[in-house]
Amino acid sequence: MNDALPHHVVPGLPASLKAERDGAVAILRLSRPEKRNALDDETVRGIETFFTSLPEDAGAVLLVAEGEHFCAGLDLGEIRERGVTEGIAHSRLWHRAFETIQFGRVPVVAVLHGAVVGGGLELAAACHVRVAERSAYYALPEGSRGIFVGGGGSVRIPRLIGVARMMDMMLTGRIYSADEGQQIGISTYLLDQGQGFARGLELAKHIAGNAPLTNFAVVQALPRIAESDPASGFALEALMSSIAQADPEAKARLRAFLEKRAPKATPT
Ligand code: 1HE
Repeated sequence: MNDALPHHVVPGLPASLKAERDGAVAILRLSRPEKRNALDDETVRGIETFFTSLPEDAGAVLLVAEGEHFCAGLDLGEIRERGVTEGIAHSRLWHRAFETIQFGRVPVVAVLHGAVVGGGLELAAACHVRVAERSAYYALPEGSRGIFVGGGGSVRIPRLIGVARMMDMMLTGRIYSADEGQQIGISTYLLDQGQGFARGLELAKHIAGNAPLTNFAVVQALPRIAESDPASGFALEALMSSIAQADPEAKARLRAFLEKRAPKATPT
């Protein structure tokens, strides 16, 4: 049973976003299905508000969407009158908001279905684990709209699928199916229709049960280490692993394993 988050915990969310709670998992729901969850400025600001106002006891976030589609990307109705300076400010607004997802306090699981296009794919790419339902498909229609990605897509999407595939998507309008998205690494879980929420929630609960320092290391240190030169990476890894293992939580968990009180790493 999901309890609505008390309003004062995540104040100021627009009507296009809904916050709920299931135990240690905070759930953010894109709730503008009549516009296919297109992201207007108010919604992007609301995303930033949500991720910077998470309750202390939330250990993971589940990002889901109402209606037939995850997200149709940028609200195209808002861009007609924008000049260059405003365009830059707008892109920076998205960057700021999505940074609070990627480098926020807790890991974020996204459940994808239907259209995951343009800024919707940029949003999904800022999350840490992507669960797709079979209806999901991925496109970057910016090319055909005469614009370019502006929500961090050119930084994050090539790191998921490679520059060549992103070029192909943008230049030719190529659309990847859910199966293809799974093969090329957009999603790491692929589920039948209607099963994404339950699996996503299960994964988010598992994540929330990890040692907080482990989640910190994975979200904050791992991507930086992966982008470092190898020598810096090895040094950072040595530091991070020594800090993590010195934590009392790690010691308790290691003791639990040695005393046969912890689950083994075997397939279930
Ligand atoms: C929208 C938007 C939107 C739908 N901005 N209003 N994104 C795109 O180029 C994708 C544009 N959208 C679509 O291609 C289709 O809407 C979908 C494939 C996602 C869904 O199709 P469908 O048949 O279910 O819905 P629809 O009838 O097209 O749309 C329903 C309503 O949502 C309709 O409004 P209505 O007032 O006529 O009912 C649409 O106008 C509205 N709608 N998508 C505004 N995107 C930081 S840079 C990021 C750059 C980008 O993201 S570019 C890619 C933009």
